[in-house]
Amino acid sequence: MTIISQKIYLKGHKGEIMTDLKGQLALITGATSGIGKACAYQLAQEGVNLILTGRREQRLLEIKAELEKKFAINVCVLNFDLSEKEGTLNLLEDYKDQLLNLDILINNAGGAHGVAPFDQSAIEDWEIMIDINIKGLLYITRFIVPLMKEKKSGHIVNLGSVAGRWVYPNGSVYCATKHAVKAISEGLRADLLGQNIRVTNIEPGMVETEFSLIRFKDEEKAKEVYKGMTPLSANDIAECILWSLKRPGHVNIQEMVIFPTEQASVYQVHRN
Ligand code: 8X3
Repeated sequence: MTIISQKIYLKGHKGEIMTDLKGQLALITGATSGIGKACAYQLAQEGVNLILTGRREQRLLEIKAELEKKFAINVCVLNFDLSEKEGTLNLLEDYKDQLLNLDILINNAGGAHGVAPFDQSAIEDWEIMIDINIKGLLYITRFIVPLMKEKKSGHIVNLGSVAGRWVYPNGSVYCATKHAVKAISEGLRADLLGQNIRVTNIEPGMVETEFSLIRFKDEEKAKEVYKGMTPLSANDIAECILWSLKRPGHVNIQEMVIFPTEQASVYQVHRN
């Protein structure tokens, strides 16, 4: 007997099968590396035009050149520091005409700085995390939401973390910032109800990017984090984001928790 595998897609009640991303416009913050960069490549492959932001201008320009060469899309790069309120809001204002057409906002910029018990943590590290992970995300989202409301459509994807659900030792403030991202995502969904704007909070566990290098400020210690286990890759997370974006318009993936198979919780990692 021959078994023929067939994918059957059931139509949603509005008759939509999937959201076609081709020709849409997405803004990705922190697009110079890791999950942000992986999202840029995966969205480019779908034919999405991109606005990429980050602090490392050379990297942004290299990514733009490569993506425009490989794919039939336009890429605009904005080189700025999201934690500087005035600079960020002024720059966004300058690009308002383009941003009026924005379909997708991926709030990816952020990270962990330092790892230490609460009373031994550097206050400067706390400030960096609060400024980027929370305040930076708020500034840009505050600017974009009225524009999405105006055109009655949009999808905001926030990069949360399992640290936004479970708090672990030596990470209280990083965990607090990711709890804030979860709360902001929930608040946005409540306040945007009826506006046809989707809000998704993506919550990954261990992903091997520059994340641990920035957290530990030490290459050896950063490598130790993933020793003997297979962590998630930036592409794994970008695929989850892409999948959320492609759901039919009436489907909103509110939250997605993704762990490596060898991580059961923020406390349990299996190492060979
Ligand atoms: C990254 C995941 O577990 O290192 O946000 O905090 S974890």
